[in-house]
Amino acid sequence: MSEKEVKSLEEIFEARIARDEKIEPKEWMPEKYRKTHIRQISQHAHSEVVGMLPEGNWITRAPSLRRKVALLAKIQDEGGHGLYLYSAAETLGISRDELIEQLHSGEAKYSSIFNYPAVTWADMGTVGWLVDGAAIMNQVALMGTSYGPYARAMVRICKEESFHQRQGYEILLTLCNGTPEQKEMAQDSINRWWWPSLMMFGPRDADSPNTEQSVKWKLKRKTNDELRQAFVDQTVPQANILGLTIPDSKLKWNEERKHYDFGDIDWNEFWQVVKGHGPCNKQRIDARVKAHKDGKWVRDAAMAFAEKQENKEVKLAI
Ligand code: BYC
Repeated sequence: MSEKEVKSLEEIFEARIARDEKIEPKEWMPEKYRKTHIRQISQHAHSEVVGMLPEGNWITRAPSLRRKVALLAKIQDEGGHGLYLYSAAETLGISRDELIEQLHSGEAKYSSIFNYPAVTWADMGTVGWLVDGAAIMNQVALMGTSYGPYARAMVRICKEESFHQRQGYEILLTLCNGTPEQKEMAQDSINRWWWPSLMMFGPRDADSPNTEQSVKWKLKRKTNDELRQAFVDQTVPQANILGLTIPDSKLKWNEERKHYDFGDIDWNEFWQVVKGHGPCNKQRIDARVKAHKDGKWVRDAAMAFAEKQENKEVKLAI
C-alpha cells in the first residue's frame, strides 16, 4: 500500500473515531491501535483469570452453604469474563496459545491487585466490595470504548461485576453488625486492601505512557486519575455505612472541588508489584502454569472431539 493510501485510510479511521463509530475486527485500523488493544484486552483477560486464585482459596472455607454458592458463582463468572476477553483479543489476529504464553513468560501483565494474599474471610467481602468496585468503575467507562468486541464484552461483564460487588458488601455488612472480633476482622481487611485497590487504576496520568493516545482513540474514555477519584468519591460513603475507617489520614471532603482529597499512593510499592516482586506474583504464575499443564488432556480431548465432529459433517455434506 502506498503512503498516500495509508494516509487516507488513517483519515477515514480518525473520522470514524470522532463520530463515535465502533471499529470491528475485519476493518482497517492502524497497527498501533491493534497492538495497544491486544495488550490491554489480553491483560484484562489475564487479570480475570488470575483474579480467580485469591478467592478460589476460600471456596472450601466459606462459613455457610449460602456463602459458598455465591462465592463459587462469582469465581465462575470471572473465568467467563476471561473467556470473552480472550475471544475479543483473538479477533485482533493473535492466538489463544500466544496470549497464554505471554502471561506465563511474564511478558504480559495482569492487575497488580491479585498479587496480594487473601488471608481472612473478611477479605472475600473486601475483594468483592473494593476490587470489583474498582473494576466496575473502570469497566463502565470501557463499555463506551471504540473497539466493538471489547465494548460488547464489557456490557455483560459489568452486569455480573455489580452482583459481585454487592455480595462482597453484604459479607462486610454482616461482619460489621456481628461481634467486635468480626468487625475488627473487617477493619483489618480494609486496612490491607485500600491502597492496593487505588493502585488498580494504574499510574498517575502524568506517569502513564499510554493514556494520552488511548484517550485519543477512545480506548480509554476516562483517565486513570479521573477513575481513581470517582472510585474514592463513591466508596467513602459506603465505608461510613459499614462504620469502617478508610486508612488514610489525609482523606477529606473538599467543598471547593466537590471531591474527596486523599493521601499519597506508594508508587514504589506499585511498580515493585507490577514488575513481579509483589507478595504473591510467583505463586500466582506458578498456579496458572500448573493449571495449564494439568489441563492439557482436556484441551486435547476437546480438540479431538471437535475434529471428529467436523469430519462427520464433511462426510454428510459429501
Ligand atoms: N496492574 O500507561 P498505563 C476483575 C501497567 S479483573 C498491573 O496507565 P494503560 C476481577 C500497564 O499495563 C479486572 N499493571 O497503561 C477479577 C502499562 O504496562 P505495559 C481488571 C498495570 O494500559 C477477579 C504500564 O503499567 N481490570 O475485575 O493505558 C476477581 C503503564 O500504565 C496496572 C482491568 O484489567 C495495574 N494496576 O492503563 C475480582 C482493566 N496499571 O502494558 C475482580 C483493563 C498499569 O505498557 N485495563 N499497569 O507494559 C485498563 O483499564 C488499563 O490497562 C489500566 C492501565 C488502567 C489498568
